[in-house]
Amino acid sequence: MALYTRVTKLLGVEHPIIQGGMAWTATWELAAAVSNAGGLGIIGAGHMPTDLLRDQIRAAKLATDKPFGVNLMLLTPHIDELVQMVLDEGVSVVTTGAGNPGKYMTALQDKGIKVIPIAPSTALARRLEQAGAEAIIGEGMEAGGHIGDLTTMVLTPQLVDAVSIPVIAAGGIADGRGIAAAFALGAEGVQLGTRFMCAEECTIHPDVKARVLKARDRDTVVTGVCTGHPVRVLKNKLSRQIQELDRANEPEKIEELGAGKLALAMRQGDVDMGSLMAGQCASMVDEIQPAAVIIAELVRETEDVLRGLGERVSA
Ligand code: TUI
Repeated sequence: MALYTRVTKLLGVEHPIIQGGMAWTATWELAAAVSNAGGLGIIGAGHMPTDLLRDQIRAAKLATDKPFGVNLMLLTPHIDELVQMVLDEGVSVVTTGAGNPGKYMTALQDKGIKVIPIAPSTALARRLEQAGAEAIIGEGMEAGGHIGDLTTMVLTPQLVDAVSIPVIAAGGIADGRGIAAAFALGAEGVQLGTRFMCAEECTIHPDVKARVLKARDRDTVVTGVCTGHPVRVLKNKLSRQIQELDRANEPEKIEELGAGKLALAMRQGDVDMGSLMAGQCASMVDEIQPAAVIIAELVRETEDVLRGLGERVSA
């Protein structure tokens, strides 16, 4: 079984399921596993040094002959160097987050790299379509990490109305019900991050996976609002300290306290003082599974929901 949309055609993949490019979390092992399973795996660059990202891309190329991508986090200070290296190495797709990738678009596309920016609003999506984006990922504030302020339910249909390129919905999607809902809203693909944190091939520290598995519905919180870069995380000691600084309106102290804390959580497993970036749907992730099983389950559930709708709702 497969789900066909404009996104599967654009990306050359079996299923329109993209794995979120989570920094310090989505390494080549996960990206290759997702791509081998018929989705689009993405390596999350975050603040990764250029040489390390180059090694990650080369390792993914050895592990899969399917398309995969890299997510570039545009706030990173050495972003120009990362873009140049990605141009030299070549990948199928670049997704971008935390900014406007306009100035890199032509150079990437001239190398045959498809650019799929993440946009939290219709205004940015329109500008990016005009600049030549091949598709847009609309990420709602249910997502983990750095977020906008609209929900997936509200953002997705408005993006679909605003642009004619395919819209990929992200934020709050963890199972086939969420995927079918995104299709109902007009999306032609989905991106899931948090669900893939608990893939067997995801190399984050097992203690972080355990926190995701244990999460309940209200266990995430948005921190760092006063910095202008709000970030959704699982509640812990660090999130409480940042919330206190938010209340005191101390953006510099938040930046200082937050530096290096994502790697501290994901790589070292410090679940108290590390930044446990995860989406609201962490509470819907209950099992560690191979990426191929996750993808197969998502596809089967989506098909079941799409078929079942006609039985539960009659028009
Ligand atoms: O980028 C993400 N999620 C992230 S990035 C990240 S690393 C980080 N850590 C601390 C502070 C900031 C970043 C962790 N999680 N998701 C995609 C995303 N993009 N969410 C929101 C945006 C976004 C925001 C503003 C995209 C474009 C944008 O444009 C502003 C402009 O320039 O018009």
